[in-house]
Amino acid sequence: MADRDAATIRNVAVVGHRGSGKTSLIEAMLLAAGETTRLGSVPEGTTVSDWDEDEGRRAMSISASLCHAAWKGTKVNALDTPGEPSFLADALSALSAVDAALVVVNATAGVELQTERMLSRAADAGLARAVCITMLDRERSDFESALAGLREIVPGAVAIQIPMGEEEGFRGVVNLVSMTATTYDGSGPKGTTGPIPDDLLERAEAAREAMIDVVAEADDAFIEKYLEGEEITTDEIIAALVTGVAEGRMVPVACAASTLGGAGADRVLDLIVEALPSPLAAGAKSAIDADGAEVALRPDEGGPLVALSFKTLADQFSGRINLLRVISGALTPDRQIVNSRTGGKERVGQLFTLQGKEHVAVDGIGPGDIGAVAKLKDVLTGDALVDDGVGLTVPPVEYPPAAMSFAVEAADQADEDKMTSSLRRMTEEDPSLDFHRDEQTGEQILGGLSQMHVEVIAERVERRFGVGLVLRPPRVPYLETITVSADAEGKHKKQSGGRGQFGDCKLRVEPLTRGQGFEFVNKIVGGAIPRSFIPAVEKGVVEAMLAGELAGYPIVDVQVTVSDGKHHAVDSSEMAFKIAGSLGLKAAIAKAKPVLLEPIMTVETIVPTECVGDVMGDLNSRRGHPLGMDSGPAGETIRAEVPMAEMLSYAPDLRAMSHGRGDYSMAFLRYQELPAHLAEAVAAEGHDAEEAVA
Ligand SMILES: Nc1nc2c(ncn2[C@@H]2O[C@H](COP(=O)(O)OP(=O)(O)O)[C@@H](O)[C@H]2O)c(=O)[nH]1
Ligand SMILES: [Mg+2]
Repeated sequence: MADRDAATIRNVAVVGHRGSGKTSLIEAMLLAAGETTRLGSVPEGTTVSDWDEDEGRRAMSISASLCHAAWKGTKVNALDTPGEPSFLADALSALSAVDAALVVVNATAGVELQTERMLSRAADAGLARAVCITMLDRERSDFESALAGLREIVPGAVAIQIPMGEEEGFRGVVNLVSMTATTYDGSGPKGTTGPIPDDLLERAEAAREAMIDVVAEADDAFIEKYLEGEEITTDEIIAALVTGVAEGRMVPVACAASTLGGAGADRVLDLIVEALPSPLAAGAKSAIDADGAEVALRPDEGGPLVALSFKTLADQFSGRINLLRVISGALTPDRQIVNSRTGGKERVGQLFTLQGKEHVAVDGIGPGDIGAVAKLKDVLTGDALVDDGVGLTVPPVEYPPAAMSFAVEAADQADEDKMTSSLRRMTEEDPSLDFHRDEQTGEQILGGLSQMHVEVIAERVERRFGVGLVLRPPRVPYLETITVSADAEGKHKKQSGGRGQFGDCKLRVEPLTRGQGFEFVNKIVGGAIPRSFIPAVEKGVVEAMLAGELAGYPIVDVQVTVSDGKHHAVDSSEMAFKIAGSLGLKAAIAKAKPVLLEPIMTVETIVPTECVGDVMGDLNSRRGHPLGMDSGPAGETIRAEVPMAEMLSYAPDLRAMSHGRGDYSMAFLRYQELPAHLAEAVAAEGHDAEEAVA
């Protein structure tokens, strides 16, 4: 029942660095298309797409949100995404649901870290890309330099517009394809299109030449004509651009000043409709069949129903809401579908689309379109909804794993269960969150991509579910290991009336290489310990390895060999040998010069060139080892290995050192011996924590 042809849909994820102007640009497009009647503002918390209370308060997008606009007979589905790296998961989910990425670049800062990352993520996902350079009305904005930075990393970037006037003198854009000028009076998004003013003509002609150069370079058929000096028609330029963009070779660049009444937004909508591919033009999306083979799916109404759930919202009123991209077939309301991950049947009720937080009922979601459904029972981000009998799943998106963990407790102990269920729901919403119970310490652990990430989640839980949370500084997950081999005996003997207990084993512990974990070797010959009791010895060993004597952390990278022992025909039992195994291991480890291991992270910090010295010095003082440095248009990238324990409060320090312009990412690398002078303090702390848990 698709009410529209897939050719008249554009699905666009608006991505880029934090603060580049994505949310404001969408706001301006909605106004330009008549979807709204006034231009909301990010600082005032009144935009359509930053609708959540905390987004308004922090003046920043935290979750992906869906908006839509009708423009020139086409439905534009725009997904606003967070640029802040802490909320990267939602930007990646959005990319999995669209056919094109609109990368927003701030004209005062130029290419930034997240600009580069998103451009390459979108290319990896095979998406068409376009760029909008915004904030052209701002002081120190520089279109040319932003464009040059862009071209350094994407040679196919081509300006199809240039700004008219600069900074406070900005008054509109010149369209280099049609060679017309659209001016705005600053009061609204409606521009007046006319001839290019004389004083700009020369610059516009040069810019058009430059555009044709790039287009020609990327298109063989074009280049001959061009070299022979033949006149190239506007239609030919458009055709070459459209193909080049769909194939990812070309990236058209437009301009805007979104907060200046929405200036330029109408031409950005034109660009989306005219140059970015529809789901039909973008070609097939892949699905995976029951045998793991890839299947190409086109947005055909007659095809099997496959809808990707690319975002899950935990709404306190409507329950769970899933945002869906219909890849093939059409989704109709009031019907049954199957979740291909679980095989579970689900009842689809009402279908709707979203304008930010506002639900707009629809009577179906056709092939290629994006919409939403509420109250499905067990559908998570990344699941595919299919017709019964269609065993197709969609390729999973790779999300960054949690890099920073906190111990979390309910502020009111009575809320402990509610906390657990609320945090489970939050992990459904955000795939880069990790919530689990640490077996070692008994603590509930909440992990995210950064401190801010975890704090925002804690706030959301409090606001939506009424559960106050207490976050405690993350405990660094130290481990213990041994440095030399040693032998010991574990003997458990008890005689107290009746039947006694007797078990005796000789154990040898030897260091393994880092990361090998644990190996258990049985070298008993001649039945010194009956075969049936060997598993009990191993069980005792494994239990004792859970908490080392040094500081109570798990013991790893040890080979344990049971070489000899004694048993008693009546008094030996599994329990007795288990205890003997534990005692033997503890005794052997104590003799094997145990040490603490600490997690080492790889850290990538990107900062403006002038801050490199400070940042390097700071990493050194955190016991870091530099690995190398690269320069790019977004600044210098410094790579280093740094102990996790030294990175627990890096974010605010980096912010201060780089005047808010630095950024970093971190991933676990390996475990390494903790220097002796630090071990004592860690050991004392570890034992304190053990007592607290006990
Ligand atoms: N002067 C000016 N300010 C803008 C423009 N676009 C966005 N801003 C402001 O820049 C800040 C960041 O914009 P926002 O849309 O939240 O960026 P996002 O993080 O990419 O979504 C906000 O304070 C906006 O009001 C623009 O075109 N001109
Ligand atoms: Mg935003």
